[in-house]
Amino acid sequence: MPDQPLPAGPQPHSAHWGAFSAQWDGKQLAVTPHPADPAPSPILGNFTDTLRHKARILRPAVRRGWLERGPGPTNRRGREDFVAPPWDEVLDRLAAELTRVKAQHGPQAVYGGSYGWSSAGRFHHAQSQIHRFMNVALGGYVRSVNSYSAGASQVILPHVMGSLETLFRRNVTWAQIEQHTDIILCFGGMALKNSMIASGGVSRHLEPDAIRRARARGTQFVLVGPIRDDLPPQAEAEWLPAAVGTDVALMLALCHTLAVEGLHDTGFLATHTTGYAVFERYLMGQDDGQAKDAAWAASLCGIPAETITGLARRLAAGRSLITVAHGLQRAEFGEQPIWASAVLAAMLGQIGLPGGGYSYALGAMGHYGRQVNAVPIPTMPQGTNGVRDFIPVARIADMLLNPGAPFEYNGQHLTYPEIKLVYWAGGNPFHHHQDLNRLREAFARVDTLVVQDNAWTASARHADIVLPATMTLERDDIGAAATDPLLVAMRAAAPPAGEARDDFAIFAGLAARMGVEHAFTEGRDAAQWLRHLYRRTQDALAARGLEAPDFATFWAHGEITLPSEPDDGGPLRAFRTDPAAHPLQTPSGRIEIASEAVAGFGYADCPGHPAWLPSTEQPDARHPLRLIANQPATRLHSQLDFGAYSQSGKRAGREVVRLHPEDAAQRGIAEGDVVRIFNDRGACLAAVCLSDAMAPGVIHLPTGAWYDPEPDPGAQPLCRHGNPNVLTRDLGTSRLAQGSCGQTTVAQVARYESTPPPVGAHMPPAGA
Ligand SMILES: Nc1nc2c(c(=O)[nH]1)N[C@H]1C(S)=C(S)[C@@H](COP(=O)(O)OP(=O)(O)OC[C@H]3O[C@@H](n4cnc5c(=O)[nH]c(N)nc54)[C@H](O)[C@@H]3O)O[C@H]1N2
Ligand SMILES: Nc1nc2c(c(=O)[nH]1)N[C@H]1C(S)=C(S)[C@@H](COP(=O)(O)OP(=O)(O)OC[C@H]3O[C@@H](n4cnc5c(=O)[nH]c(N)nc54)[C@H](O)[C@@H]3O)O[C@H]1N2
Ligand SMILES: [Mo]
Repeated sequence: MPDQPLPAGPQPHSAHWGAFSAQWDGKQLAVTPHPADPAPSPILGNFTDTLRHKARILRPAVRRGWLERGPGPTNRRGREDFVAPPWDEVLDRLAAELTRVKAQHGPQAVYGGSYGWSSAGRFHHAQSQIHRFMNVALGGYVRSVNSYSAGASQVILPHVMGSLETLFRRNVTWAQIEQHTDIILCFGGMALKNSMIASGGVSRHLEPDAIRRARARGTQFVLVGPIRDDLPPQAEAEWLPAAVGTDVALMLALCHTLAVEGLHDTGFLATHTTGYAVFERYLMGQDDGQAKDAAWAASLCGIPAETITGLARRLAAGRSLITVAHGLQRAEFGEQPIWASAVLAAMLGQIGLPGGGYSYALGAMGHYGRQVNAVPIPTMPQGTNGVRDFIPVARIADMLLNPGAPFEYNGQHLTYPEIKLVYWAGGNPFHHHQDLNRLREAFARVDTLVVQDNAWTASARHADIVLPATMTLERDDIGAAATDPLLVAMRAAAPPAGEARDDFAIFAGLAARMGVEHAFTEGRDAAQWLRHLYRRTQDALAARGLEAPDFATFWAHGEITLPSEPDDGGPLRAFRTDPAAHPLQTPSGRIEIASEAVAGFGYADCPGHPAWLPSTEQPDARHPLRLIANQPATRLHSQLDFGAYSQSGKRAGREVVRLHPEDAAQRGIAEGDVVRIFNDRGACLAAVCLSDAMAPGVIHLPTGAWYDPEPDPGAQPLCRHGNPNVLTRDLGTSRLAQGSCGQTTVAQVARYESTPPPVGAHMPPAGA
């Protein structure tokens, strides 16, 4: 509860999708984008009606069965009503349960990975808060490594090129592209909906204009991917709709053409890379008898051989840049397109040149292609985790279903810990994980599931204990990202909804009950923490001899602008100039076209050089369609799915699936129909939009519609709302990275002949 009345007038604020100001009238929030943002995100529109929406969690809630029968495995989660005891009672019970689990099983029985994007403020950052709390109160927790975003690339790229930071934060910028790039080959595109978002905030959306200006100067954009609008109209892109999951064949054929036509940069390969000879043997088919030439690739990816050879020649003819969307590697064997595209760029020999070479995930978020800040931003210290066990983040259901089982990860033989308690704050596993019906089974195994969120997500509905957190607009914070110069005073614009409390206050309350309050708060309240965290940035500005406003000045002004590092190509440029003096962080210090380390792991699903490994799941007679389940245009993941802008993209409250007119006609499906999308793992409903922006045979259902199972006791309830994760495969990319494979799967679609059931996803559960 704020102790002072909220200030009148618009308040500066920030979200992962942009800086803005907000004015609350008690019912609605008026949102005005930051005046310096040339292309504000329409996702800001999700704030207007969400603060007091019925989907908000207004008071703590406990699942009736947990309250009456105590902790323990049960398949009643998500199927039972709640009771709403007072805060003190809920915190007492939760503190006692945390203490019990720690005493009986140790902190290695607590999963605190709590993956998720949470919100933009750096102090009320739920991930930092929960990890700090667990370190202080329990001595640690089982953590997760890597992300759903870049699960495969975070593991393969360090073997191949070293730090990921050098590749997508300190390399090619949009400014360089506007000036220098002749051709950009974009695998998976660079959809403007995606670069609207940057974790921590993005004050200037510069991609729409940068693409327009580059094109006006003559940059050619080539899109390889199943969806034409993955590049905006101003790119005037050439579209190569290669079959989903066949990019590696295409990349290999481009490499093959370069090699046989002598267009590869043998000098660069000799001085800056290792392992080319091993790779070339594979490329030429010296061991397996199959040259990876354009004719071979054409038969797999459907792009004519002459187009492939022609493209290879165009790439070699001018300043060329290869980009690869995260989406490609969120698939079985997702390491391969990342490695193969890096090798293609290495053969072209332009890595480290302005606007040339390789920029992994450029355009996938508003972090990339920008200059990084020259001073550190405020961040909340998390303390030290005393538990060694971890999982690659997307192995959550595997871990819960297979305690004690061995698994492989990046050359290590590991064992799944036995988890009794799971605590989530700032993430939504029933949004982000695959095969949600399996996830449901997995969460049935634990003793206690705690979810702390500001809305009744499917994860909250499956919890035993639900704690209402404030939204950012209901508290003061500092908005900042290392890739954005604007540090924003995120001033509270509205009082908390119902009895919602800040994450910090909730954890402080639990810490007090567990006897570690001071260790958690260090004696500071939220306002004092903001001053304390700001100090680091202020000191760094002062150390550079720059204007370093004190906190009060920053707060009153509402923002400050931080200095940026020069746009000098960063470590990759230095490496290009002098590889011996500025080696990459790989075993050889060079780009590893073949890797002895990876080969040494002996993984058939990720061999020692990039290779064509077709997915084990292919369309068949029962599931002839390829589903693309990508990032939604109208929201960030599942956040504020109940908000006005997200709702405006739905039909009768249901998520929209895009079908190619030919695929629809074959099934007697018309525009606006409700269809059932199904495969062996599950089924969901969605409303049809006909579109030729996808290749025939490809259907497009973005993520983020909240999982809304019909109330039936079966293992595969129909999701009424349109969440594609009831269909996707819960499988690691390979034994190397064990990343998520959520981007694509196979499915069938049929008209839904009965009256479609209403969507219930945004209604609070009974008893709450
Ligand atoms: N099929 C498929 N699945 C995917 C993907 C895909 O391409 N296809 N993409 C994946 C990717 S890249 C990602 S990053 C993940 C994203 O997965 P998540 O990051 O888990 O998704 P979000 O919806 O952002 O979840 C954030 C949650 O935090 C809550 N929250 C916001 N602010 C606060 C706060 O201050 N306190 C607390 N306690 N909670 C707060 C929000 O209400 C929301 O429920 O999804 C992945 N899932
Ligand atoms: N509006 C909005 N923006 C977001 C997010 C959001 O939720 N909403 N999430 C943010 C996050 S956390 C992340 S990680 C990034 C995600 O960035 P990405 O993962 O790159 O984004 P996606 O939209 O999931 O996928 C990009 C495209 O890859 C293409 N694709 C899929 N499979 C293949 C394939 O086999 N070959 C080729 N060539 N293309 C393929 C699809 O057409 C898809 O549209 O987006 C960020 N931006
Ligand atoms: Mo992500």
